Amino acid sequence: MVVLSQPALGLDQYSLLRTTCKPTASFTEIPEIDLSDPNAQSHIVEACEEFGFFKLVNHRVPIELMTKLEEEALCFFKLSQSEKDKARPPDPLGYGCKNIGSNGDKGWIEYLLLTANPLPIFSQNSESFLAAAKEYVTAVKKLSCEVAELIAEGLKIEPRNAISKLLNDEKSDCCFRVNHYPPCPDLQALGGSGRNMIGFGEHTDPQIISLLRSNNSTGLQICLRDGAWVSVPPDAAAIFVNVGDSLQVMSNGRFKSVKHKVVADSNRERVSMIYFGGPPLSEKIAPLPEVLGDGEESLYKEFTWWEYKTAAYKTRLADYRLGPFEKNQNS
Ligand code: GA4
Repeated sequence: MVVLSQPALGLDQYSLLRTTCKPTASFTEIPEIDLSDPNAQSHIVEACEEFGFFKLVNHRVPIELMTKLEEEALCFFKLSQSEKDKARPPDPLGYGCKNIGSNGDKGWIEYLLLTANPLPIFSQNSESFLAAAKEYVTAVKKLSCEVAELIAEGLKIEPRNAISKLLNDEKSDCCFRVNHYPPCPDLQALGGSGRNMIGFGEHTDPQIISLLRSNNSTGLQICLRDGAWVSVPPDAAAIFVNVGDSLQVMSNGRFKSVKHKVVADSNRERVSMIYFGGPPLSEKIAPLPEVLGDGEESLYKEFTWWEYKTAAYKTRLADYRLGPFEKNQNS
């Protein structure tokens, strides 16, 4: 078990982190896509329309790469607090603890948040972590492009690389995050309600797509169309894909970016690694012409990824960030 070198949060802060949510749906099957299925493209489109989320199996990212990075990440998170605090590259990214973003969101979490194109160099102690992260990011970036090509194919968009080229661009704005949710033993002291302690509060991802891999621990929940929250059963061999806000716009609302969150566990630590595929900053985010039916207009105002990202980073985690970019809004 990992023991944080400093107490992560005081009990008095728990009230900030409790989640109020609609009852969790009793049983919902998370769509599972087999990348080797010749019809994967249509299953992916269905899953993006219904859930904005799916589980990918047979994805060809070697499990050894994932477990190696998980081990390296745990070695990093076991360092003393002062060592970890040094892991701040010369920009707002790097090591973070409890604070998510810069607008007051808190969680039972510590993390490393890094630019992925390229990965930064931030501390001598982190060389082997960075080497593992580089290998993993290369593999998962390739996978994100494959998924984007299947989405384009399923939506009958031409050329097939219309979306993946944005993720593959030398200026693509991708980032990579490793989240560590330490076990939260104090939950027991709080009784049953403590089981809803927030690790990472509900939000959608602003980018095009996000690819998440976690160890075998529970905690991730997604919000269904009807507003019910469901737990995503963990699968350390799989990769989970989230539709982000930008893909919602590119599909003119046909896909919905999935609201998700992580709840803390009293016994087990959770480690997740997420690759966020974003386009170059100067890229216009707009519906792809092929998704617009006859006479159908864009639901969104014109904006670039830089404009959206800048606005998104000023919001709180749970805000609906696309609102001001919708055509029926005045702001
Ligand atoms: C959510 C997706 C990614 O983790 C992230 C997050 C970012 C951060 O942690 O700094 C944000 C969040 C995320 C959306 C709204 C803003 C920005 C925290 C926050 C309150 C790295 C991202 O790109 O957007």
